[in-house]
Amino acid sequence: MVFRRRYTGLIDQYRDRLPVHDDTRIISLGEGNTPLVRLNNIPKILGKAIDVYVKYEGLNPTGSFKDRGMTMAVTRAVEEGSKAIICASTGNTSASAAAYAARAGITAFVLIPEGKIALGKLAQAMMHGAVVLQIQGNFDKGMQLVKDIGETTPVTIVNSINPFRLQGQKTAAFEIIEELQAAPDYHCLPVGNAGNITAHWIGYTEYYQHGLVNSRPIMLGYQASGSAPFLRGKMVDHPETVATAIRIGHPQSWDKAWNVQKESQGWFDECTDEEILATQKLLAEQEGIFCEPASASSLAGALRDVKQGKIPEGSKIVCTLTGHGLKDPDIAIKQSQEVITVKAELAEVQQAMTAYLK
Ligand code: AN7
Repeated sequence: MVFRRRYTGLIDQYRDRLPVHDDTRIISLGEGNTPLVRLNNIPKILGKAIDVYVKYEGLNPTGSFKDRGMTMAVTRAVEEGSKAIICASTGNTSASAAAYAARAGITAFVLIPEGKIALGKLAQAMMHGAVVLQIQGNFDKGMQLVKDIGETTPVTIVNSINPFRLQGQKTAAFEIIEELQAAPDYHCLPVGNAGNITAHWIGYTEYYQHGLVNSRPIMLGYQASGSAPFLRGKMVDHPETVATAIRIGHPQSWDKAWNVQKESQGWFDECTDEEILATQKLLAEQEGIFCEPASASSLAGALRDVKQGKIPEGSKIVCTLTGHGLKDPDIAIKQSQEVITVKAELAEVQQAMTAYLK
């Protein structure tokens, strides 16, 4: 019998690189250690010699990368004696905060934009017992309210302005380097508040400066066209996109992300809602990987940049798939072929199948 050490989450895994003490009580749900899947079919369809991997962050405990940051933020909040956490969210942060607060036995307050969060995320926040406050305004308004509340009320803010969030999230870069035994040439991410692209750069830089790798990737950030402040060069007051996770017009890590772009010699670009949805479908149909719309923008942008030659052939590319497709079942069903209704009879079922038998 061969035994493998039980995986107990990313703080245990990277304890010496994270801000925890020996006696810190770790609040974990076993986050991190997500699959890095090499795409087989899409590069062939594209006809380009590229090596593309997707980091499937949708396989974290609550279905998004937010868990990496939340384990750190909630662990530290509890250590510091906090009894409640608060966040504004387009959905995934609220789902993650709700789950980790439940695990820790503290209260989570979540502010979400009314009618603009995916159904799965709302279900999660409600199910884990968070106090869900729907606001008649967008994420950016919610974020401002949370900052104001944080100044007067004994609650810990767990949005990515909490520096422990980025510390937790940097571990995704560690995992990628360890698995590839090098840094990729390009790392592509969807950008909303720009916390995650910043966190990845911290992680890549840490391994680089400690001499574990001899290069860092060029960082590419993709936004939805209707919510693309990094492309417009200024904040966007009325962001819109089908990818509700990144429906953000006032990114909190604005300066940090510009810094990442400059230091890594990368770039930002935008994807239309049509491109985002088409890529989400392509990935689901061609590779068997189901991500939410916002996540598909990383691959949508990467594939376009490969086609246009901005990313040269022969490159090793990692695209982060930030959230699971099941988060947003409405969008998935809307863009798929209708189900076929048949009588519960053998002949009818066989008849319906014939057109599809290869
Ligand atoms: C699936 O949950 O901001 O650039 O409140 O859920 O680090 O903000 C979500 C962001 C990408 C953007 N993909 O990451 C929230 C929230 C998914 C996301 C992003 C989000 P950042």
